[in-house]
Amino acid sequence: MLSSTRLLTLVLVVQPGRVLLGLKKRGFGAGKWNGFGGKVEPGETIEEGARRELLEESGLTVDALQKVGNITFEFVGEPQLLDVHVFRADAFNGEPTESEEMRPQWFECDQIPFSQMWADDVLWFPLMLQKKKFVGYFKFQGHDVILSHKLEEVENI
Ligand code: 6U4
Repeated sequence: MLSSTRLLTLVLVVQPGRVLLGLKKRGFGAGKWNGFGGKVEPGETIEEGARRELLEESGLTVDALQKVGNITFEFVGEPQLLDVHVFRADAFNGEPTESEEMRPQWFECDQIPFSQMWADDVLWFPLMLQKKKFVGYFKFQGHDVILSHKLEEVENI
């Protein structure tokens, strides 16, 4: 039975021709390359949560964060849905720095390691890289198999 939703953030730092990903070293999605993010804490806005996690995990701060996507994930057998708010930043301050959670690395946009990422990423990264906005729903069996999904481009998010 689905009982509740967990609010999460995900930030992609993008520069011309390349994107910063982090290898998740522990916790949910360990071993996968992903953007930076995590749970929104009580008392903070979603965007504040995104900035906090980006700083904690990568050492970077950003001026502007654009909302680009909202993806809901269902994991079969798990009672909680994940409500992931995806942001893109095109400029940053600081040097990417390894944290206990993440090992950051730049990837050329034509060499994104999708086979070592969440299976949904290959579907929505192209939209994110083109600055398109999107809403998605992915139903996972385990952490590697997508049973069904919906993904649509939207004007506003
Ligand atoms: P702790 O602090 O250890 O409890 P943890 O369980 O590691 O946290 P957290 O807070 O790092 O999880 O959040 C998970 C991160 O993974 C968020 O940034 C959202 C992201 N994420 C989860 N499922 C994803 C998926 N299917 N595709 C994707 N990102 C996903 O691209």
